[in-house]
Amino acid sequence: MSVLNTISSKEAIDLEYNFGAHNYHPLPVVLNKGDGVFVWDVEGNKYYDFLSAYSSVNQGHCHPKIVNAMIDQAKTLTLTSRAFHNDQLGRYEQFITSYFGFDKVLPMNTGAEAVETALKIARRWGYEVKKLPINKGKIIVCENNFHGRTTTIISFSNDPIARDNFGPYTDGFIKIPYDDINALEIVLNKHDDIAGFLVEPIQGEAGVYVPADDYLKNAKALCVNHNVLFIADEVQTGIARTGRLLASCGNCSCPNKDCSATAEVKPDILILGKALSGGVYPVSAVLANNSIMNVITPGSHGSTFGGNPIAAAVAVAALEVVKEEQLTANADRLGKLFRAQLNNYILSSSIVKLVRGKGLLNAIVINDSEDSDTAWNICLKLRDNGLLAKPTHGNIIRFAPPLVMTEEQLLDCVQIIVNTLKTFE
Ligand code: IF1
Repeated sequence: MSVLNTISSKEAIDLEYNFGAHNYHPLPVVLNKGDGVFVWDVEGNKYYDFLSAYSSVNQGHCHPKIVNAMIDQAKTLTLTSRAFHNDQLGRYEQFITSYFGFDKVLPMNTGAEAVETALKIARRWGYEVKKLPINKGKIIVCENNFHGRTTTIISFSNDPIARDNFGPYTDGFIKIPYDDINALEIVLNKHDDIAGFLVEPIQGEAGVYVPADDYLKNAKALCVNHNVLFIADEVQTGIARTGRLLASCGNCSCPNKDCSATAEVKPDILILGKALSGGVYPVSAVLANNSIMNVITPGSHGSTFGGNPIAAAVAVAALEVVKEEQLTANADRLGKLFRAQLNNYILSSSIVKLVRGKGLLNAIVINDSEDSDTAWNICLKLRDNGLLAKPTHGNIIRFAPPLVMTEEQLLDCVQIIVNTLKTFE
């Protein structure tokens, strides 16, 4: 038996503390196994996973179809770099573009890289197609955004913890309040040097903030009127999480939950990551039509691992699982049930102010100050009761289980959550 199988929670936590950079403050639980909606710690305790690696494991932990795709491909060919072609990439590119209704895809690895890629594409499009003055183009972003942690991306963050003392920062971003269509219109009317508008369809890190029903539709229409690219960061919200294939589709009148090709809200540039691999491997992607993507030319962008054969094989399997197991419909149905059950509890609760979200991306707001440790303590207690969740922004707890959950399991989880909350009333 290997050392890893015999390590205690305390030993594992101490090792991380002593030898790893302190860039995280994890909940004290050490996991060594996952299957579907469950994870196990090194002492053998079983938990419902209500974070899903920040919405990466939508298809459930260690989904056999996805894991087998990875193993089969890993035994055959892992990496060629893009100096040569490989037999998996083109097949994947055809599959994902038709799946989401775009002409072209640019494959990358992490979410932040995909956001960077989208920003580069939008800027180039601004100069080469829209004919903005060279290197003067602007991108509109939203307050309280979370798009990743590269130097450029944190340049337009307003979270001091993510941003402080990492300057000098990248120029060229205009920040407006989220979910404020007038603010967007004012900026678009005032500036004629805008290349794109970058937006999260639901702000995850900000506390699962769901905008007004018509916000994205109206924002897209404004962008069309001003010849500005509408760039949707669906790294967290995409791939069935919110009860639609993409969260932006939820703001469209199309009844098809698995459609993403409708004109009303279809992004000009779509950014995906996380669940694009079902959480087994870093896979991200930027999708756009030819008139936009063709600004990218040989040598202008790339990555050693982007589009590698394992990533390609894994992503095809992960996207197939979403349709085969009807995860969109399941997330929609269970999400409604979850919010209804919690709203029922909240009627008589003094510790929970509200529940909000879409599909299985939800959060509760705790009735305590932003800097209190109540949400953290609730998460410790939830852990003790067999369910793992993590606070976001002080007094908010995000609930995002794998989308393969059954109704019976969800109701079991509601019981755990409600019983735990009761001890804090
Ligand atoms: C961490 C949050 C989630 C994202 C959106 C791009 C990225 C992310 C909308 C970058 C990443 C993560 C990263 C993770 C915490 C996490 C997160 F709490 F910070 F907001 F999911 F809710 N766009 N989100 O949400 O993707 O480069 O990480 O692959 O620890 O930083 P990445």
